[in-house]
Amino acid sequence: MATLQALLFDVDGTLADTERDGHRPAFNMAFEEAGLDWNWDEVLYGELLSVTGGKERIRYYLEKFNTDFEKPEAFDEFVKGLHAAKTKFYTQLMAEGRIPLRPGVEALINEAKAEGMRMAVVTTTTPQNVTALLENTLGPDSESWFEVIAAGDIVPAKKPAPDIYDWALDKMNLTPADAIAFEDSRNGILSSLGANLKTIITINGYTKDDDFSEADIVLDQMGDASNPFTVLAGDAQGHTYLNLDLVRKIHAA
Ligand code: XBP
Ligand code: MG
Repeated sequence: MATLQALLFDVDGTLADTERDGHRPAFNMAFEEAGLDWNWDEVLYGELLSVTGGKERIRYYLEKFNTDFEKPEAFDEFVKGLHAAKTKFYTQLMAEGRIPLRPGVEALINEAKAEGMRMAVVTTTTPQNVTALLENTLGPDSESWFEVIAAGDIVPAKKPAPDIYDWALDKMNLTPADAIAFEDSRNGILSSLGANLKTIITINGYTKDDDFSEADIVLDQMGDASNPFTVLAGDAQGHTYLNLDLVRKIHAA
């Protein structure tokens, strides 16, 4: 097995619980601003999460849940406009510091940075959203800690397609055996597995019942010394929270 050279982090649901209290309200604010009576409640949003990408999710909503809506003629522009407004509201919510990183995320990233481990972000969300989350949680210059920000429409086929991971590995000049992915969802692990990456899963409320049978380990959270993880599948090799030592062991296993 190759030596671990890079950590590839998904964002939404993995670094922070952004979906329910970040993306969802931002979509609703954009709908309201546009004079639409659409409201995505927590349950509906869980169903809409089966499609990744905000623009794709709006289209899916209209195809499956709001079929009576009369689409305007310039439909593509309409969706793009709604989505741009959603990004504006989302980045505002992030600037207000509403969404913290999940337990253990900051410690693991700091440890990796201190050890010179290479890091990248590999996500379906819009690049501005990544910037807003990182700057408002890890600090103003933290985006520069990540060698590559693979995000949004960089590749046309979003997760569950492996393309975004393939793109990041290519940019970093790494093979899949050199890296490990951190994901939280079925679509995420399908993408990382499709790119032949070992994958560490931390579940969340929306993804706790997803199929993670191919994951290298499934945890409820990364955790820390005072807030241990629960191991849902796999072998934590005596560890009680996720640090770089355990990540290396999982990668080597
Ligand atoms: C998260 C997503 C995104 C966000 C919305 O993917 O599926 O679509 O919900 O982001 P990941 P945009 O977990 O891979 O980060 O509205 O900016 O597309
Ligand atoms: Mg995710």
